Amino acid sequence: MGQDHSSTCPKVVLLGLDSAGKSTLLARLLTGQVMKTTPTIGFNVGTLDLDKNSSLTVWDVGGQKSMRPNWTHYLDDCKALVFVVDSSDAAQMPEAHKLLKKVLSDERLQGVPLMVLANKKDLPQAMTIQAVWNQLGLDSYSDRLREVQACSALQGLGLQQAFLSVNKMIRKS
Ligand code: G3D
Repeated sequence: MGQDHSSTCPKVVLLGLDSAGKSTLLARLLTGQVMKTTPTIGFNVGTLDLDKNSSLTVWDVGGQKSMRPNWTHYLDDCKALVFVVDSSDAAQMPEAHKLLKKVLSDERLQGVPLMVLANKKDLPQAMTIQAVWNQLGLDSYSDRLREVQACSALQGLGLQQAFLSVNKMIRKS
């Protein structure tokens, strides 16, 4: 276990269905920096340094069905939600939509910015950003800043940009 940065870096919670690519993404972002890995409890926390002056504490709270009821324990003091979807799997979008709706209904996330990562953009069948936006019904969340960014955790594309945007949204809100 490393140093606890949670008091100084805004807390960002990473959520999404199983296989969306959260672990790959976190490993890619935080290479060599993952502070805690506790498979039995099912979450990883790491500090992501964006530049000299800004860092984020990123919590990956696991996506397995059995873990989902636990997500709610990690929402305290969350400054931004990063919701990861597998953009190559259109069939999963209704379930992702349902889950997102449920999570965003938590009062602790009221007004908290939302970044949707349309992951796996390297795959030919990847949905467009607009399609992901529509499938997740993002028009209905006009009470918060929200954005969709395409990325590939596998190739490391779009991640840094996405988290810089998350940081900007946190500062604006
Ligand atoms: P999770 O933590 O959200 O459950 P994982 O998801 O990070 O375990 O990823 C699930 C699978 O998707 C893994 O493949 C992983 O390699 C793959 N994956 C993650 N991100 C990308 C991406 O950007 N592009 C592509 N093409 N694949 C990705 P396996 O085969 O190990 O199950």
